[in-house]
Amino acid sequence: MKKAIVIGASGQIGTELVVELRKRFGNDSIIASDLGTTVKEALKDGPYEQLDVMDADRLRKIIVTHEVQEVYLLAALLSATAEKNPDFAWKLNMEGLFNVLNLAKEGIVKKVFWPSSIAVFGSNTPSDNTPQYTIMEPSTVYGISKLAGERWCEYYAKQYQVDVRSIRYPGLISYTSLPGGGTTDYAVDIFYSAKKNEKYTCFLKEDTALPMMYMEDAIRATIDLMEAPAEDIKIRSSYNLGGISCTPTEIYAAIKQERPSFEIEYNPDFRQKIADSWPSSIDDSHAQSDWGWKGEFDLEKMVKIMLENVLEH
Ligand code: NAD
Ligand code: AKB
Repeated sequence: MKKAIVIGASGQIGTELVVELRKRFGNDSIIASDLGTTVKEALKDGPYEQLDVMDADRLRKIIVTHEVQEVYLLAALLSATAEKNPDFAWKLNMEGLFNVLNLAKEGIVKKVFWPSSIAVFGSNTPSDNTPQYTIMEPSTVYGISKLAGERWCEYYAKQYQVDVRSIRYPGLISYTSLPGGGTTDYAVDIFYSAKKNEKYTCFLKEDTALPMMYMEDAIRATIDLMEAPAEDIKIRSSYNLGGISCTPTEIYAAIKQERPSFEIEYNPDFRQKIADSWPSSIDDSHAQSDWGWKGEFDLEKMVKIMLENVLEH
């Protein structure tokens, strides 16, 4: 029986990842874990362990006790929150990764998923259709920690044969769990205002194009990558993943089709500078050819589902 743990399970991605993994592999196979002592409703169908991933001894104990083979490590500070607390962001984002990679190096853990981000790119990176291999000069502490993490993942794969797999997620859009302090969070927040018939004040400029993805695509990509045969995984740093490239105005226009009275205003804050340093669209041809990645959600489909479900969950 597969035994996997999702660390950071109460977050935007973790909540949906645990639910989908439990659907596929059985409730008892998937352990949810996070900082909190109380378990979120959505995670109550299976085992839960309270864990600070920086506590290496407790992490080891949980992994050994449950005979966990696979780790999905989602605990991190995201771009906007990390800029407010750079020292702690670096500590959490790197220490958590090392604690997990070292258990894999020892052979206790067999497979690791660790997400990177479009934040690994910087303003000298070609912004349109950003290639897999290109200039990477991130200017945020979050992006620096993700790029360093990617290099360490590849190092552990090459030097110690650790089976670590990774995706550079775009900004993720979902309705089950709120986003946790990123620059792309506006693309979720806007739906809450639309649904409540409130004017939305966007913290990015109207023409800021960023790569986005509907959560269902991201969860499918994550599990497909983890289930792919090891020999198909040619990239052990992290795979580019495209998705929906769009601006705040384009999301607004798509919402307005469904909600004609919806209004927006733009009041850019410190997150604009972060967004300006990130790509506007991503070339994910390596993910397509190596492990068969194909996205299913375009802007229109995503907007319809978000409007139907936001605030209902
Ligand atoms: P989130 O902030 O919503 O969730 C992170 C979870 O980790 C939270 O539940 C938090 O309580 C938990 N956590 C924080 N510190 C912890 C610790 N010390 N020990 C254990 N748990 C801890 O983040 P998310 O959006 O779900 O992102 C998950 C991962 O995916 C992160 O690595 C993030 O960088 C990456 N990512 C997310 C996006 C996105 O748009 N959501 C895009 C690119 C990459
Ligand atoms: C953020 O905005 O920080 C995240 C990401 C793209 O990594 N959503």
